[in-house]
Amino acid sequence: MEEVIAKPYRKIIHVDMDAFYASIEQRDFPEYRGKPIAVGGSPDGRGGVVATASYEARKFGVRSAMPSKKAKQLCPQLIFVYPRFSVYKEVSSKIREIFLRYTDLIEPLSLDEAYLDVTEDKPGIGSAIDIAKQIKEAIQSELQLTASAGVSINKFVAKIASDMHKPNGLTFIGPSRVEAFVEKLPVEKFFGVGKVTAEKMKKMHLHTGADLKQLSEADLVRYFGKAGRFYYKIVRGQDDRPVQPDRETKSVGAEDTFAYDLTDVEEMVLQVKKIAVLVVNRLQKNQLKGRTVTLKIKYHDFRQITRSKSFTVGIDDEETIKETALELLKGTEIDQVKVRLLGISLSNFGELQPRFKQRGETEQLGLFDE
Ligand code: DCP
Ligand code: MG
Repeated sequence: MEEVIAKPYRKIIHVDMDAFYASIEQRDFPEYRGKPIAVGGSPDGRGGVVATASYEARKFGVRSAMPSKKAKQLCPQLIFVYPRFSVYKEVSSKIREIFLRYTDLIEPLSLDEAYLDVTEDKPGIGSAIDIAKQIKEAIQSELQLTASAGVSINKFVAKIASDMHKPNGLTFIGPSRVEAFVEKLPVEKFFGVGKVTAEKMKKMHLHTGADLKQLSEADLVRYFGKAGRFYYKIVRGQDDRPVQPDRETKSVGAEDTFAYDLTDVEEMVLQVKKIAVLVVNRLQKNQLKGRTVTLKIKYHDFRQITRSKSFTVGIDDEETIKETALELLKGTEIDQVKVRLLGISLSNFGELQPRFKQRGETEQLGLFDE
């Protein structure tokens, strides 16, 4: 007789705070409660982008990363509030303390979001749903804030679940429902499917998980490269990625693959500026300053290069990041070869050792062909 050892399902919770920055501002300043507010941007509605908006503001269509001017047009009574990052960071560590009562396996994704593996929980509660409820209650009673949670057997499904009944939601997708759940998802929801891949999938009449499931692993790899292997597993509800506690952020960046190859240098400059804004948002969201700025270019002929420049101090401001990225762009072949992808990332978040501090600005030029 064949021995079958069933692998027990993991119990994964994804917790994501509701309108995080905005909820904290409404908590601390009662005059903002029940009102449409935007954290970030500028009060005159002219410059900058919205970091996040209260749910009252979202009814008007105000969203994260929207230019304040547009937000003000959509919602003229919108109140712009200056962000208090140190407060958000403090709240974030209090949330973490709550998580730690249940498990040490916590993987934060940003200040307001984390995965928890509660397959074994410290108090011995056993039910992941009950743990999620208790966490939500503790966040409510101790911090006067609401969170949404997704509970499932893997990270991928737990994360999508946490977003389904926002705000103050709790969504459980049990083992027997995972596959049907994933089949119904639109392709955009799949991990790693960006704009360009989603377009490509739609052209191939692949709209949902169920459509992707019709393809063999070999086909998926042929059409979508390495990611195809991941799609093959994920549409079958399989995601073995472990919850990695204290994963150190090594780099923060953003990149864009263009729907057509860029030839115009001015357009590249514009794109680099746009990408820089995204990177700045991510840095600020995670309270990080990096000493190294890296520009990545993928040429039309698939060669990929990176160019970096390092500073003695960490930076997170838009001006410096834009300027540095544009400076790095100059030393490349962009005037001769078409460009398919541009990206910017910041790394080296740790403090610089004092003995290097006197050396001033260092510049590294790296060329990596993939
Ligand atoms: N943030 C930012 N810039 C963005 C997106 C988010 O600065 N482009 C900041 C503000 C948010 C926080 O990060 O409050 C958390 O991001 P979320 O995407 O989780 O958004 P919210 O918590 O604000 O709203 P939701 O209820 O949709 O989770
Ligand atoms: Mg959130």
